[in-house]
Amino acid sequence: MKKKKLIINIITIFPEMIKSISKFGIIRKSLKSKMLKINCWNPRNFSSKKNNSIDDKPYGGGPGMIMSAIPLYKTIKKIKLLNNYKKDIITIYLTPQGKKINKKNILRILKFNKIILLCGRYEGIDERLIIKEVDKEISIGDYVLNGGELPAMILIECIIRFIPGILKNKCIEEESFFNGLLDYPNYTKPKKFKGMKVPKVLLSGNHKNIKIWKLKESFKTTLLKRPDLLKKIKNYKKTKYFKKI
Ligand code: 4FV
Repeated sequence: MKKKKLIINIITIFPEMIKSISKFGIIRKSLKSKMLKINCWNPRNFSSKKNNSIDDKPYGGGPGMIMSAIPLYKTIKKIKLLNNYKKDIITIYLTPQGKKINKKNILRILKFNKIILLCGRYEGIDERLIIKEVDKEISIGDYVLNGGELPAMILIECIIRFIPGILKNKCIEEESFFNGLLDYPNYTKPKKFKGMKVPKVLLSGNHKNIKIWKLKESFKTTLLKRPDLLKKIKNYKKTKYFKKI
């Protein structure tokens, strides 16, 4: 099956920030494999103001500056023009007001071949650009950063981990949250560390028992650290691997 190529257009006034992170890890591997292409677009190149400025004071007063709508609008229009205005593109704005990143919205985003990630700076973006051009608002958490670039890179890492072929499928399936649970405890050499041994079952070579152990441990870890996640799993108490901890 032809591997799908994902094209991500990042609108940012700090393209160097994005380029530096793209030199490492899974993003670098995806770029090298040509399964991912990242284009950076600087809205300053679409500003008709002095010094290519892209922000202004907020109407009604208030702290800081707001990113103006026009340069961002022109940037998005250029990206869509180059995409022949096809509908296979989604525009995402990284903001604390967005839906939290999770598997469901990652899989929804992956239905598109092209993604525009809009990275805000300062106090945010003119509301009218959001209304006109943003399809989905995504947040990495309930805190305020100075810019959307790091959230954009986090979202990219999350998305590309779900692209078939990027990771060995086992990795993604056994990861925290893939099945709605947290990951089980992981061990590697040596067999004994500071008096603590590796659980015997993991050394047994009995894949059925190992699989049962992993699922039970995932339930145990989730119950202890994130019981809220269990509520989302229908009838989890009835699953054969769940035992009251
Ligand atoms: C953020 C978050 C975030 C807010 C103002 C960029 C900043 C500035 N993005 N999840 N939390 N964004 O703090 O996604 O424009």
